[in-house]
Amino acid sequence: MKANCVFCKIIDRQLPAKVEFEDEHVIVFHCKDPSAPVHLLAVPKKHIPTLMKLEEADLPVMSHIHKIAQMMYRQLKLEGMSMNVNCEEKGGQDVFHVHYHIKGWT
Ligand code: DGP
Repeated sequence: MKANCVFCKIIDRQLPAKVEFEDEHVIVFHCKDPSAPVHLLAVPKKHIPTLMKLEEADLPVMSHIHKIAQMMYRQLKLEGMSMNVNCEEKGGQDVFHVHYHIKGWT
């Protein structure tokens, strides 16, 4: 938990979010500014600031998110999906807690 991190606050239930999935390592909730019919954010619970700060030990949680995306695809009856990670301000990153955007179309 990092003070002043909006995603840490969502994980800690200090801020509300529409949570779609959660386990020990990952939370998935709906983006507040959706840019697709379904726009989820898949966030490791460990505070990792950017993709560039990922360490070898963090890779399993990032690959786990791909399996969660498959689950979301099925549960939400999606017919198309994209996943991306923005990295650093010039790469479009606003929230410095690493996360996948999972966008879905039905
Ligand atoms: P990025 O630009 O890649 O760092 O994406 C940040 C995303 O986080 C952006 O799509 C908006 C979303 N977001 C920011 N603050 C909140 C929040 O408080 N709640 C929710 N649900 N989404 C948020």
